[in-house]
Amino acid sequence: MADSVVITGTGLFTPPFSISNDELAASLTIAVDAWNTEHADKIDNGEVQARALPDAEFIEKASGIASRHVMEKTGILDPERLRPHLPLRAEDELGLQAEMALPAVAEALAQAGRRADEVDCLIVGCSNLQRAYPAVAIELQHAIGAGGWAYDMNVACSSATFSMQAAVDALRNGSARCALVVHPEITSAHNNFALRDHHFIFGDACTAAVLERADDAIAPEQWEVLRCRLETQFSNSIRNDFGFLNPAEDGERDPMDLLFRQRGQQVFKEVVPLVSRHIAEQLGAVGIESGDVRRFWLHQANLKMNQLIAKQILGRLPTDDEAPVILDRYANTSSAGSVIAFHLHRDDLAPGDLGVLCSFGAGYSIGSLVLRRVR
Ligand code: CO8
Repeated sequence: MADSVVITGTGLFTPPFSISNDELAASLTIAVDAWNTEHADKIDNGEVQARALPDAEFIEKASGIASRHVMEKTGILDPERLRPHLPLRAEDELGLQAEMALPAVAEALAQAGRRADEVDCLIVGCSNLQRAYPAVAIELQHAIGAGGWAYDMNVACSSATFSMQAAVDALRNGSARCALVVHPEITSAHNNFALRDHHFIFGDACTAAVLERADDAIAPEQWEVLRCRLETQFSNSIRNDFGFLNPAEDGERDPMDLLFRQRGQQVFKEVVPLVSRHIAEQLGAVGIESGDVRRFWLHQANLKMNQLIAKQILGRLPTDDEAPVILDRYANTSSAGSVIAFHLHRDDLAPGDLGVLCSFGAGYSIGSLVLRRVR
């Protein structure tokens, strides 16, 4: 079919360093004790609240996260720093996000059986971009020798599915023949490691995927996009006020507002029904019964959240086989999470098998693709 689009390859870069919950809780405990000692007078007279101590057991129980990969570990675990060391690079050096994308892109292109110069559409979609311009996507396009055009986009954790929808549209309308979407997430640079409510949530990773028209595809393994749908609904419950207006803003701002923050309970309660309805509608639109879906590759933010979403769709809790978990060792890698699940957990599916790749996050934003393995 002329307008049929397939995913022909995916790739994953996993940063070399890993931090366990115990390591994270130990360093934050020292930092919190020091902060409370330093602010003892203000705490005593009620001007500020004492900071609460973290607990490694709570983290795994509340979120399902046991450890996370990061681009740099020593700075995060230094109680006096609590942020990664990322040395400044010169203009003529490859940027960090383009650099971490290279292995993921190479793997995705190899699976697709494509050379980089055959790519004519490259979209970088992620939660945080390291500069305003030039686009990381254009830098990456140049670095790998791709043709066509490239741009960056940010829809937080849903950036992967939103960029895939853009790729599908470009392939269907003829403005591209070989699309590459890339999701370089260095969440550790925008995470708040000083507060126990946030320090454990995120991890770093990069994923990539190649999409082509089915008529053009040559890959030995192909996944047809049966339907792709995006949805947004405004919410302040996940927010980060970092932006180009900051230096010009008058008025007092809490420096912590320039990092990730969320009302986790509220996000949980509001997003679960939105996502389960979204997926149910997607399946209904293509006439697929939920029981016929072999696998759900869900955004990886919270284990209980994913279990509840799948339960509302299936009418029972999913097995690990139906809704695989990668957040235990990757944590929330924002847009990369659902693609990591797809990348690591699809080999055992057979031609004809169906799956749903779904992301959700800040905005709120929800995106999903119903996929069928065709080869
Ligand atoms: N150690 C010990 N205690 C803790 C800790 C900790 N590390 N963290 C929190 N607590 C405490 C709280 O302070 C609270 O104490 P108290 O009752 O005294 O106030 C108590 O534990 C209970 O806290 P919560 O109610 O917050 O606990 P929950 O059971 O709700 O679990 C979670 C917290 C795990 C955060 C959970 O709410 C959750 O996962 N919610 C869903 C969040 C979600 O899906 N977010 C998606 C956002 S990601 C996204 O869209 C990407 C955005 C852009 C990324 C940018 C990159 C940085």
